[in-house]
Amino acid sequence: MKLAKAEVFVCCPGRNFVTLKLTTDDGIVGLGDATLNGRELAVASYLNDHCSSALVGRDPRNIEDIWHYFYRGAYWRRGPVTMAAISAIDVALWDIKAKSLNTPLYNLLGGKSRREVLVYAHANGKSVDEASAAAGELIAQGFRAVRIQSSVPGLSHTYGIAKGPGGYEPAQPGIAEEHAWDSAKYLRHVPALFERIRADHGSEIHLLHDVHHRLTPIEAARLAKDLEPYRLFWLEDPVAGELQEGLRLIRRHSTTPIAIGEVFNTAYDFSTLLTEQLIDYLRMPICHGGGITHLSKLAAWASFYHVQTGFHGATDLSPIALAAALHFDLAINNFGIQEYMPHSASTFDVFGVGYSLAQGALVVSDAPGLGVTFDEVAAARFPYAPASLPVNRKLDGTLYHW
Ligand code: CS2
Ligand code: MG
Repeated sequence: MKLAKAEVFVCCPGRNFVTLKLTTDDGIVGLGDATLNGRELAVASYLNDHCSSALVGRDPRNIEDIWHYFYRGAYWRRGPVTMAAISAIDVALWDIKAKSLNTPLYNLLGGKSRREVLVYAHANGKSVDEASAAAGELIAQGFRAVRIQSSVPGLSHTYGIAKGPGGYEPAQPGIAEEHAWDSAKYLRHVPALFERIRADHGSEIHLLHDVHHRLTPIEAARLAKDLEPYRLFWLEDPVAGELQEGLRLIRRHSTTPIAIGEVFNTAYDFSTLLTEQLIDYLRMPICHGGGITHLSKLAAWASFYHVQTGFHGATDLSPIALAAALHFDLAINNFGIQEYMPHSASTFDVFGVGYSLAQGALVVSDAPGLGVTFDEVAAARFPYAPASLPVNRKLDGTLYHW
């Protein structure tokens, strides 16, 4: 078996996606998601200009060797663009291998460890009332875990709050929007938000919250401690994760579980976090973190430190990425939870999927491979539309974490 074609498609069915399509000489197609929100063309170029010609002619069954070829062989290692490209190649190769063996991908990852994949949905609101009402609707739909985000009084923008109907999409056309931030206002607001959510919805529902990298370690320690009475399932990205040892301060002051890593792109970003047990969930998704090959190594390493997976699953990761995550989530023992934001109807005009939602969990397709199809003709109807993620400034104008 040889790879005959490597094609990259950039389309915008509701939002931009980059899709890698590998085709073997006997016509088997493998798909990979190479979407990196706001940097789509960089990854498309990396694949087209630096990977495709080296892929054609290779035996797609040699997944481990091909992974190292594109990781070590590139000389310039790690980073979101490189690793998104390698991730897409890797997932497409696993898709081909499973299809060639006529089996769903999870069977190549150890088979089913559970019946379903528990997910968490997003409840967002421009006020505490709105956020609580949104949580109530999701609970009524059967979700057992809900992420709660609300606007912060006195701030014009807050991460995670949709501008209008149609779900939350942070990337906007043109150059980056500028948002304003004040940690003191935020730190005063969030404990009151969760006091209300627990009062309205009880103690059984799993509650999650995303700080989105915006606190210093001591501020994050204070928030994690203030939230202890509300028993969060996790507090996500409490600090910017580059300083892994910064998480020690949070651990020293609180028992609130910590999730981090959606902006990481290799296992090396977790070394201190795991060996010092500074986190409880790892968020780095398969489509940004080196694919199934690399995440398999990281998840196994994490399992020895009681760390579970909680993969990033926003709508700027395509249905291919979610399908790959679901097969992985189903198979590994140290699965924690899967983020789930429903893609738009136009996204599903392009991507056909086999997974389905039932009672707050996703059920994985038993079709061979990932169980995802990509309609190139439909994709051509949705041309790429340049968009940028926002930037964030403190109230005095200082550029800060978004
Ligand atoms: C967020 C994302 O889903 C999450 O946890 O952090 O919405 C993130 O902001 C986007 O994926 C960025 O493109
Ligand atoms: Mg997040």
